[in-house]
Amino acid sequence: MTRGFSLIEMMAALVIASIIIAGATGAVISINRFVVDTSRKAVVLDEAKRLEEYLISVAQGAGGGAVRPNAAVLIENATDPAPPAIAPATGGMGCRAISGLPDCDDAQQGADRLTLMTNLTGFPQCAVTGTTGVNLNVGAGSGACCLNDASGGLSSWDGMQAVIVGSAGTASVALNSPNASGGNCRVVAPPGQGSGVLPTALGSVGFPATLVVVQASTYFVDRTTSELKIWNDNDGNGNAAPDELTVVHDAVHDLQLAPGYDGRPSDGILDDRAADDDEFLFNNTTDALFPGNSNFSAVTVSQLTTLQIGVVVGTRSEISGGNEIQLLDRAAPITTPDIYLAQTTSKALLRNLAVFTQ
Ligand SMILES: [Ca+2]
Ligand SMILES: [Ca+2]
Ligand SMILES: [Ca+2]
Ligand SMILES: [Ca+2]
Repeated sequence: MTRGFSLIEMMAALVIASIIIAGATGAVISINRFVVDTSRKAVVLDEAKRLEEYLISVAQGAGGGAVRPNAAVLIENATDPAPPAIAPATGGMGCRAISGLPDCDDAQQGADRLTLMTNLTGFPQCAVTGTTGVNLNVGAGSGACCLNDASGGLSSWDGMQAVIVGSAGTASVALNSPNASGGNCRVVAPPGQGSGVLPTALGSVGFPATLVVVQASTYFVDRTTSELKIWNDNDGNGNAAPDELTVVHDAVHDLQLAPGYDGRPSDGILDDRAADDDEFLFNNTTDALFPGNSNFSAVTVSQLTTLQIGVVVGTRSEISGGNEIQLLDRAAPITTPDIYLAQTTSKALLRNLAVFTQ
């Protein structure tokens, strides 16, 4: 006769079975968490690369018209001393104090800022013959005053950003109160969105000069919200109002920039060894401050050919607990609890360079 299970045997079997099932379920859950975590890390690296490609493509379009890329790619390097310690128009400087933007200085947020200026269509390039007070004196275009030749008419100049290109240099201005009446052809030109990186003294450019209207966009990372944003100074007052800010991408934790100058030597090749004596600035923590100094004493601003752009994008990851990333010349690694950080860097060859001979 076959003997059945006793109650005790039955209960023991149930307990053992439940332990096995619980263990298996736990294993499945942790495998599942691992799979989710791994796929998040892959996705975030893809996102970082896509963001990188976007920034490279906009940087490649900087300049145009009479504006050289070296006056159209403006960098505020977080580890450099604040202005006016560094002379402007040198290809690198510290963070400007701009109302409405987070302090990018290394002691505060430490992410670099990039201002790109791109030639805007719809506006003619006007000759500038000189200044009268705060006014630029503009030459004749097809008619009595070049300002009348804009496709949007005279008033369309108001509030635009512009670069003045002269024989002695370049200046960043905003434009106000265009005037073509009474025999005058003038526009008021206060400091523009690139001021403090580019000079603002109108007399410094040398006349005759050329007035070029540009789209000016300042890219920056706000580390408190982990967002990459653009600032467009639409009213030309030098302050960043909330309605002048646009979010480009969230979960961005760092932006670092390293301009490359073909000047050590000028041979068509850019030496990149993440060292003080290579041809990139700000790609290592102890780099020279700007062209004309130290290792870069024989390098000129006009030898800028390339911009290296690095971004750090993050995603939630309890498993990693938060890794450390130190991009280019950032003074110390950054880390955020339970955020996995992915970094990528690429180099943009500045396209509008081909227009100019040095
Ligand atoms: Ca930097
Ligand atoms: Ca403003
Ligand atoms: Ca070289
Ligand atoms: Ca370097």
